[in-house]
Amino acid sequence: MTNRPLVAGFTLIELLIVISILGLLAVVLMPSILSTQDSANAASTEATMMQLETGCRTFTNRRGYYPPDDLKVPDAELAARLKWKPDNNKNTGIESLVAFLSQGREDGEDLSSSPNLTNTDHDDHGAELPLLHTKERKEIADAWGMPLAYFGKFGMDKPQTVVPPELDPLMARAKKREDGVPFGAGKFQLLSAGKDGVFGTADDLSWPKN
Ligand SMILES: [Ca+2]
Ligand SMILES: [Ca+2]
Ligand SMILES: [Ca+2]
Repeated sequence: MTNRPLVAGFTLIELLIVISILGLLAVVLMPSILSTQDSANAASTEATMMQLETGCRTFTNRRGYYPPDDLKVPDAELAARLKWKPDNNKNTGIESLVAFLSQGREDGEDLSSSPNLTNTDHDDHGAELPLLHTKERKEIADAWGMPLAYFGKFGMDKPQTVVPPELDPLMARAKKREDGVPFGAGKFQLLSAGKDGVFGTADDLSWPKN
């Protein structure tokens, strides 16, 4: 009974010490926890872009051209069965890529299990995408939730409008080398706005990387 206040006193002091240590740890560790998360997001975004590249390769091996970035169907056989609505000019590049890759496994890529499928501009094709089993005009986002931009062979000089979740649309331009040649020239370019969610800054991630 006599040492009760003493025990209570110790407990309070201990509690205060523990709280200060925890606070200090949080201050010291938070930046590294955040940067670990950012590196994980960057790696995950690159993995997503590599999966899309695999799909592009399968598509072009079969069809002889890379998936267009404007939802326009260049070959007669595909055009005969693809009747898509005109687009709202938002997220069009990546929507076009997803739509072309989602026609069949033999000339595309099954993206149905991708955790990054989204539809930030809430549009639809008017016809179902066979592999995705939806009419929604879906796009693929990076690990921060921002839709990727996809520039086709003929669309490298055309800026695209990309819609972040819950925010105003942004403009995306294909990343270029110092000599002005776009990364992936003659093929395609995938672009992520990176950690800051803005296109055209140093943290952007592209595929190919140069
Ligand atoms: Ca759209
Ligand atoms: Ca969409
Ligand atoms: Ca950026």
